[in-house]
Amino acid sequence: MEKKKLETRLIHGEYDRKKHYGSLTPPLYQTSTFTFDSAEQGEARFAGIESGYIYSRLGNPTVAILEKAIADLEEGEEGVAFASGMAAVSSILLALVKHGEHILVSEGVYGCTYGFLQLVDDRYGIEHDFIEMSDEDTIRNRIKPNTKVLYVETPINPTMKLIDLKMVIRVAKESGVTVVVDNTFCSPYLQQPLTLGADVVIHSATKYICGHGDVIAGLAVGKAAFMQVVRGTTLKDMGGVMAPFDAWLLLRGLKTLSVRMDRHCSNAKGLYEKLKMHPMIKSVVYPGDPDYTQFTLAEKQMKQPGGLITFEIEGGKEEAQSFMNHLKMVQVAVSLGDAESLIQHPATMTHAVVPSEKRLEMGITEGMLRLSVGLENVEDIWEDLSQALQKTASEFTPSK
Ligand code: LCS
Repeated sequence: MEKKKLETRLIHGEYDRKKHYGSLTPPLYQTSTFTFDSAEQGEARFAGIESGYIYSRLGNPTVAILEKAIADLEEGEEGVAFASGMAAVSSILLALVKHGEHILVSEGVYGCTYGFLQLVDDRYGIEHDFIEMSDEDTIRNRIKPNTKVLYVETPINPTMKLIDLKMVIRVAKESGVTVVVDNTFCSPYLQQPLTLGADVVIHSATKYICGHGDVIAGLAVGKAAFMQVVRGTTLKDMGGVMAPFDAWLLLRGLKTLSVRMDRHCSNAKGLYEKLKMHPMIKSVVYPGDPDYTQFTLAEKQMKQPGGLITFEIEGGKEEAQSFMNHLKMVQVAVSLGDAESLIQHPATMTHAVVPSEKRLEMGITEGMLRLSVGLENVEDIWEDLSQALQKTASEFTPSK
């Protein structure tokens, strides 16, 4: 039978209702452990001779339904669920590299990913370099004999710079380097890095996959053999596992992912031009803007340009904070991909841990704001943004 389209798989996916009394929605197995029929059965399960659940840190049926679903949506072999996006990032990377090895990273990543790379470099001797991944030779020249992983976000949080996935994957493969892509900003609905040859895809499922701002979670998908290693080592022994209830909420969120993403994207398309034309806005970065330098790459690589707009307000931190304080409906908060429009100031929030000069190298200025466009009526979002911009403009314009 022909594989159903992604919108359909989001709803019917890998869940087999017949195995669960016909329950329309996946059941929640809210249990820490599983009983054995006998001591011998327990022994056989631990020995891996008999399949079956043992203990929810090692596996849980509700979590397993979600893991199957994400593997299917990302077109990969096996999915693994984690307690947070950072648990996914750290567990995947630590399963791939050891002391003395090297990770090549896109210039610009989420602040805590930056913090994690610094931590393992300082304390455990796992090296890394951040590089601009705009052309093949730059990447080729920076791959060292001990480089094991090439790690990229695209679009990059929060600058919205894109990385040409096909290009970086091709270069990495020449040297047998494993490519890990953080696909949080897109979700599998907009971008599927594994189909382009990436080895592992990671999500902060806290964002678009959840979509409702009520879960912290992570997901990763890759080859079955590698994901089994993750399960049996960095996941099991560091213990950053997803709770069954969180998996249940994410399964609920997934059903509406395509509908929500369409709306996030159409709202963002309706806002970026208005922001661009506003005299208080210095610059706007949105991959769907034909004037954006990477517009062609966005068109090639992403199904739609996404729901995040990054812009720079005239002035700097004071103007940015004043603008945020004047907003009435758009919420001042980190995170993204929720029904509510959220705005944050990367220099003092998500990327505050990055030293200021490194932040500037990444392209994060004091006047930069990141808007996660929500699902509200686009006119209401604009009304709120424009009234706050007007108030900020009058505050900072010297009176004659
Ligand atoms: N990767 C990316 C691209 C992210 O944006 C985040 C969180 C993570 C990984 C980590 O995921 P978590 O552990 O939070 O589930 N990004 C955030 C942000 O931009 N605002 O608040 C959190």
